Amino acid sequence: MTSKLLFYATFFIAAYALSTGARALNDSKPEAIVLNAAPTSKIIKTAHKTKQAKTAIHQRHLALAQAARRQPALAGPSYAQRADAMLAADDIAARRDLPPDWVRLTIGQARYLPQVAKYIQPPPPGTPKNWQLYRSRFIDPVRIKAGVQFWQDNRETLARAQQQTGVPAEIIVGIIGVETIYGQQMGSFRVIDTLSTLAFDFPANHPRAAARSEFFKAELEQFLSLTHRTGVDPLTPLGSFAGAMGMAQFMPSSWVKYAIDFDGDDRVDLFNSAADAIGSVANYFKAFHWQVGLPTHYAVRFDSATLNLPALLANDIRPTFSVESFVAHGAVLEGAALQHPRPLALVELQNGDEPPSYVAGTENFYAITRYNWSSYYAMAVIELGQEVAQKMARARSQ
Ligand SMILES: [Ca+2]
Repeated sequence: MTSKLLFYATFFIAAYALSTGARALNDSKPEAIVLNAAPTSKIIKTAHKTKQAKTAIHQRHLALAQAARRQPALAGPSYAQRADAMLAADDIAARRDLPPDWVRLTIGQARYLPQVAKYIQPPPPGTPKNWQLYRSRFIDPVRIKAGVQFWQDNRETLARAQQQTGVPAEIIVGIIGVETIYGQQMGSFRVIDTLSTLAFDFPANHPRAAARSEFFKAELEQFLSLTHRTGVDPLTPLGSFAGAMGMAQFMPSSWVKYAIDFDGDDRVDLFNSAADAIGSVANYFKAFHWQVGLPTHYAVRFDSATLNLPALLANDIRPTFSVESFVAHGAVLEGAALQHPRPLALVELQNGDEPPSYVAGTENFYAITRYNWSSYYAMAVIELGQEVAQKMARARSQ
């Protein structure tokens, strides 16, 4: 595989989610670069007990050290001199009843990040989608091994989350693994910088620039409101190039709406508490109508004599077909799939120049795409969870 292809594939993975407006965004960059080496966040202060957390902190310190060296060349101008940013600050202060001077001072210390503006661009037209390539980036021995360790370390918490919400431990393990390798890669951009860059300098040539700029302005407002309310210095939290934070990579609006305290210390900490991350992921899916006990997808084949592929793909990944209508359009299901009581969707996963892969997605497959609006993402989450579960089962049987 050429490095150029890998670059565009990476680009596609990152931009695909962003272009569709995901609520929790996945930072798919191979390596994020810190521009402003912020001191350790106030919210990062609990004791770190697990090996993963220690690894995460070690990696964070490494990234910060690298960033400090590179900062002079990469740091952009601050927003203090930008009239539009200061007007937005006043608007946010008024809307959220925040101290205007505090909001102005905070946004005034945000820096423009040129590479964030670059990452947010969609892939070049004609860039092929490639499920096999996407899969290989998220499902590998290192991530599976980390997943087994995470499951063993958090077995009771995962079981409690599953019991309370019906969201399988396997799915939660898949999400946190795909998002951050269980807290090892939580992003190293200052959230205030990424959100300000994307709010005030969203690339004008992006096909949905106006809407995306408004989206990130709203996220900036949520972030300022959240940090003010919880007493966190807004200049310290680090996240993905799109402002997603913590082990579960929640955008600020998702943090406000769906993040919960699940370890009982009365604080929500998605950076350091695996339990809070687990509970929050489960809570997110509960809010997005997870159907307890239903699978995420079934295998599907086609009957070439009756196949009407355009009809089966017309509604994209939204489940709209009864089993009867699905089969009538030429889909072939077997076993439990034929008894599926609720709607299905045909999910197409392109494989570059090779033939696409297909599955019959249920409402739970669709629910996973509400976390990150991509069927490729959802399939990677599902398959990583399966691989981790299988590895644990094999270990038990030996
Ligand atoms: Ca907590």
